[in-house]
Amino acid sequence: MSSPLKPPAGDWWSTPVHGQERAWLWLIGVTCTILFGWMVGWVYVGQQNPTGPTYRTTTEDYQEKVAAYLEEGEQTDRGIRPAGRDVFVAGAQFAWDGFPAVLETGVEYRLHLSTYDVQHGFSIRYEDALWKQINLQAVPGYEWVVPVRFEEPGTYHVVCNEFCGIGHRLMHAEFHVVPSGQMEAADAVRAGRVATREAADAE
Ligand SMILES: [Cu+2]
Repeated sequence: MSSPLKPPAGDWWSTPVHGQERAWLWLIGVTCTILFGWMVGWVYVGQQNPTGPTYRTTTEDYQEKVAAYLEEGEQTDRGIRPAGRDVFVAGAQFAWDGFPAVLETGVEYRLHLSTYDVQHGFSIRYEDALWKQINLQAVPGYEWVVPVRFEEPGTYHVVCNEFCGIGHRLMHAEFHVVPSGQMEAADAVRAGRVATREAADAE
């Protein structure tokens, strides 16, 4: 069976490209070069690419770290409030460990991210702008320390965005971010109450 497409007649290969077609080719070439360069430029201009060191770890070691973090932190009615600026979280089939966490706006935290089993995606979305998100990857055997700072108070949802098994859709967690200074104010009220109670007891 022969092809229904007939070969072009004559020496078509030697025919010069039309000027308009050449202009298109140049336009495409220049556009692709600019877009390629912009990928590199965006790392510096956009400041959106997460950085931070990564360390080798094991499931057992990392589980111990998260347990110690939960032990040191303060358990509030809204979740764990870290003792310092280090926040330890981990993915596991099919839940997140270390959550919910209560953090403050404007504070740069060191988010330690790992997983106890398989790869999980770590997607953070602000409740008022769910279309905006930051995606990180939790890789078994590695502890990634990512600097994070929340600018707006509110709830930030965490979902797994790497299909990890049948319960993947259940992997949901929350950061509760409170305005800067409010946690101290709450502490002061609590401390005041304790002081008053102690004074009353002493009498
Ligand atoms: Cu998943």
